[in-house]
Amino acid sequence: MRSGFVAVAGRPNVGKSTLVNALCGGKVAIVSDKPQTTRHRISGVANGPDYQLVLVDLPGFQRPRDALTEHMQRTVDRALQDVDSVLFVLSARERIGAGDRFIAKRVFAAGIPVVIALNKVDRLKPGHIADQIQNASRLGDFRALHPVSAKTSDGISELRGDLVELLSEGPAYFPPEQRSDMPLELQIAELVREKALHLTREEVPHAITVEVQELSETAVRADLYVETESQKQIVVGRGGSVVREIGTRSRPEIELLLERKIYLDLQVKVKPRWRRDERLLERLGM
Ligand SMILES: Nc1nc2c(ncn2[C@@H]2O[C@H](COP(=O)(O)OP(=O)(O)OP(=O)(O)O)[C@@H](O)[C@H]2O)c(=O)[nH]1
Ligand SMILES: [Mg+2]
Repeated sequence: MRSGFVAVAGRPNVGKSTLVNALCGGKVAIVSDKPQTTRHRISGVANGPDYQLVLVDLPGFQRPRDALTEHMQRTVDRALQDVDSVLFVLSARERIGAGDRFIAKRVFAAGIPVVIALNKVDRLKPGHIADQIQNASRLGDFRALHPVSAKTSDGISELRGDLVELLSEGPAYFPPEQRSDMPLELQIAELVREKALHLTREEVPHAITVEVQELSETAVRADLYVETESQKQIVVGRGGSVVREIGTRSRPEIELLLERKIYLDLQVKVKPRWRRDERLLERLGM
């Protein structure tokens, strides 16, 4: 049996969480087109006949601006210290430049093997992909580099194969049926937040956080916090239409997770400056 932990690092929005889901073969982490979707460290598990690969999905690297983003960056730094290797994710659709070099410096300084995934190669011209492979390969001394598409699963099994190669002998850390290390309440809160992210724009997505207040056999009650009254109006929507849609979209996924039907009650509340509320951040697992 071989096992180990792989930190998944890279700029916001390059597709780290989508890639973790693809490598694990199921939904572990939420995904959106808004940068800074991931706020927690989330471990996803990929099991094989003779291996267990634990992928540690991380927030994107960024310059901290408040207590929340500071927590996020500390999570990234700490994760790089207690994993066996790093999966450094780049987007083939963006210029590989100073932002990636800044991350590369920290990733390659960790003293552990680095595998590069050049993501989002779907629908790109071969010549452009080749150029981006050239640019990516200049970032540091990597063990392997894979052009992949987390969206279409192109190149995913080859990438998984190389990550498994790097594992050393060890036990399974999670039972085979467990795909994520997040408590159920947090997984549910994340699913609700994902739908809220999809349905809002501009500064609103970043101002939303979700806390599950009650999880019973038959019901889930959760609060959506925003920072201002006007954000609340947006998330509630005309006649409650937006929050209702958040509920409609998240309930089936919550039911799938819990393997039972539930009644879902979502309340939108104003909590000024929640991003600086250390106690709340701790309760939310950050
Ligand atoms: N075309 C294409 N889009 C992708 C691919 N992988 C991810 N995306 C999209 O890229 C966006 C960001 O994906 P995420 O997985 O949330 O990115 P992330 O790196 O985890 O982002 P943060 O958590 O904010 O750091 C989403 O809209 C995804 O659907 C891919 O292989 N191809
Ligand atoms: Mg993410």
